[in-house]
Amino acid sequence: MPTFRNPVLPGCHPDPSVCRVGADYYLVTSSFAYYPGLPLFHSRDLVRWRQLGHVLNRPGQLPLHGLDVSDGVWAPTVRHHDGTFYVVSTVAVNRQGSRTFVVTADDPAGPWSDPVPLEAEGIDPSLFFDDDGRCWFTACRDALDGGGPGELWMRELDLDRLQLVGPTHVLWHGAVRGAWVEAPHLYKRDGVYHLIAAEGGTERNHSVTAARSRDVTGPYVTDPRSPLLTHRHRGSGEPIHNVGHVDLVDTPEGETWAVALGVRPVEGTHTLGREVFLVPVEWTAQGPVFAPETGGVRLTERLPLVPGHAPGDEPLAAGRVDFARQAPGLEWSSLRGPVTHLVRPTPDGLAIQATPEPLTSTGVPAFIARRQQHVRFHARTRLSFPATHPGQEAGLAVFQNQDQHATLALTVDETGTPQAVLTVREAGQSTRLAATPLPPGEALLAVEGDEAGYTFRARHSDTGDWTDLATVERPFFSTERAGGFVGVHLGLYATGAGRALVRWFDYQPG
Ligand code: 6LW
Repeated sequence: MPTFRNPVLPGCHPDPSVCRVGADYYLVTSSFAYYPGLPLFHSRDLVRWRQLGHVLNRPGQLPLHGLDVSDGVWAPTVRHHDGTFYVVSTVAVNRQGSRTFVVTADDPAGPWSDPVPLEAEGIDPSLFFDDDGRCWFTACRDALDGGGPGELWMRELDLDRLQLVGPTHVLWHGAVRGAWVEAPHLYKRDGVYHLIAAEGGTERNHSVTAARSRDVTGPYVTDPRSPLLTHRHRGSGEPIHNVGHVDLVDTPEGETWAVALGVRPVEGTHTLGREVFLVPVEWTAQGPVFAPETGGVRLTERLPLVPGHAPGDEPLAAGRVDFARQAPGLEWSSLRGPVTHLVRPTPDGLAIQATPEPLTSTGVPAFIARRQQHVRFHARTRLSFPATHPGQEAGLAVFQNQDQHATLALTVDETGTPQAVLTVREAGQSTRLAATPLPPGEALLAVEGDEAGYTFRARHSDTGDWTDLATVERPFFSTERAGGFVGVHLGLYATGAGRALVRWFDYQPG
């Protein structure tokens, strides 16, 4: 039986939502404080996804300044109705929804409208288009009447005015009740409304639960089989954990598949973030059965019955980016806003204008980064940075968040001698781990990761051998250690003053 490898989107791509238009599938994920916001992917087979763009890609569309990396744009839903694409999402501040919005587009590649604010409490908004053309908005919030810690609620969305209208319906408090019920999506099957949600929190107890109703506004009755999908009960040998937050899509071939988030821990911690897994679903009289053969998410799964698979296609953006010929592609992001005024392609490479804003701030540093997508990888870059003062630095960053990262920087010491310095940041403190002198001119900086750690190396570009500076243990960069909702990004940055010139950046799995 032909198979594919999960995750279908490796690296930090949390909270997936999917819809289909004809033979085309579209998927969006959370982007937190990374900019541009809400990456949008296209696929014809649900397995190979290519990024089309971002839903939020104009400055001023979303205020992210001052936010922790794990706040920002959370848990979007994408739907298509009557020729229009809709995305609803929330900007979270201090781990709570602060503003919910809807954006629309005729073409998912954009342009997307500016966000239209919706008067909605909570997080994880979703849209459901009923057969009669009415659109129902659902989300989760703190429970008002004590039925559970959280509740799912609904209002109608007026599609002409893009405003919530009519009464609020409280739909459900969840099946498990131990933690917030969240990530609601509504589906209709044979006249029954199925409300699918996540419970237990996005960590080890994550799970998929369900309720159903004959009427869209309820009452919803708990599906007694809940949880319908979880790995919460599996041991440490299980390669995939934290499974939940699903969205379902029907294929023209008559199958249903779910996209789910999950993580791949190594000895209890994960660094790649929450990734997108594809799970077969079978509809029965009882409702959806997830992964009917095994009851779990698998690293190797049978291919969906869709035409046009070309096995071997590598959808990942791996390899060397030669910045003298290529601008950074869609896989590169900045923090909290655009950096086009600081990071510019030139005929000689990518120029990064250093600014006083450090990586430890919650502003917009001179920094661009891409996801780490494999536990075993290497990243290398060739750059020059004529520093004249120890406060000026430019180089490579392994970035989990503004308070949990490592930098391998080109700078100078007090006497003006060029050197590469490895620094780690945690709990408000920066610790210098190692340094090595380098002749002036271009340098190569490298980081190699595996199950044990991240090893940092530096070398003068033309002469000499690599110098190993130090290895930082892998769990240092894990979500378990750092907290929050994101995975590691690998980036290029410059702080202080001066201009770095980056010739190329190379990311390789394995
Ligand atoms: C997301 C929610 C969640 O909105 O984490 O715990 C939030 N679960 O579903 C951020 O990804």
